[in-house]
Amino acid sequence: MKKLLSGVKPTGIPTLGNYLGAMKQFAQLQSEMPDCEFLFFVADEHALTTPQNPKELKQNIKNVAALYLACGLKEENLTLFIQSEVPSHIQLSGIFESISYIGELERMTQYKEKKKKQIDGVSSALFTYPVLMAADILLYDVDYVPVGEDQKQHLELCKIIANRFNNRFGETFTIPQGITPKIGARIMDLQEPTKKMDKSSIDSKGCIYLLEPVSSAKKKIKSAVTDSESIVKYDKTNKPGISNLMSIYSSITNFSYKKIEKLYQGKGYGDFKSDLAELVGNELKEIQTKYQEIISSEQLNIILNKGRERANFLGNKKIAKVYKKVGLGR
Ligand code: ATP
Ligand code: LTN
Repeated sequence: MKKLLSGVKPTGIPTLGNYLGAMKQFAQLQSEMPDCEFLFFVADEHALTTPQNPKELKQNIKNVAALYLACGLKEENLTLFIQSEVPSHIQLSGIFESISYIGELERMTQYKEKKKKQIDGVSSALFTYPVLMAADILLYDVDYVPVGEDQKQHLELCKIIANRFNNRFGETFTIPQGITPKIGARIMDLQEPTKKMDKSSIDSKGCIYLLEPVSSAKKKIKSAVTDSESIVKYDKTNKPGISNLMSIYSSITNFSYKKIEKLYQGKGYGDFKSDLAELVGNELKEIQTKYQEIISSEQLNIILNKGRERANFLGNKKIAKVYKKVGLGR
């Protein structure tokens, strides 16, 4: 049986960007690939690479787990778990640190970006983050990794680490394949459309959170930055604001940019924004209704316990093999 894996960090409430670039797609893939095992996890150890408030972190972990299900994942063929409940992620990452190089980690764009925002110093965990991510993936010999565009570079490094290990110690890890959605892979901030919509950024006006009131999300769409031309046309370089809104529209409706342009020909941004606000509002309403059912039920714990058991079973087996290959232990 083929395997697919992805993770979401509990660094805040997931955003519309996380949803359109990742979580919505997870549910779609699950219905398209009935013969595949789906491993999804809450990347709480990754969250610790930047400072977190312990109480909020705990709440965010639960929220992300519930939101995976609220965004449409089904229990069948699903292994949903919390990273820190499976110690073999850290164990494998420890081994990978010995075969990854400082130079290659220094080149990572996400590291360079996040580093700038750390006022109290940059943690070494932020630096080695992609090594832990490689461990998350390679531990389970997965075939596919669906992620947004921002994670492509990390995935490439993961493949390099896998090949390096295989060459040095003999065939051990499956080389994974990335899956990036064509539309929605990079949703930008509504106020600063050249910047990624980020759940851990401080200014929330440009960011729609999956659990925020629908009315406030609609307001954010209506006050999104555009340009003075008032022509609904996709042009990422010259019209980043409206292009970003069109990519949100397109990922929700599956309409092409051409079709959207035609639909709004002769109409201004007002009509377009109103319709988009409705679309986003309806999507949020559905997610929030499901979330309320899940968060207050015992079902979430049952699913997470089952996930923990399965992930530990697979992870421990792989770690034993890896330790043997590199010569650790007695
Ligand atoms: P942080 O803000 O803490 O860095 P993040 O939201 O960028 O968090 P994750 O929560 O780990 O990071 O992201 C989960 C998934 O969502 C990843 O597959 C990532 O590629 C995708 N993703 C994140 N932001 C966006 C975005 N703005 N547009 C599309 N996809 C996104
Ligand atoms: N680095 C990713 C989250 C993440 C992940 C993973 C995604 C951690 N481990 C393994 C896919 C597979 C991020 O910042 N979005």
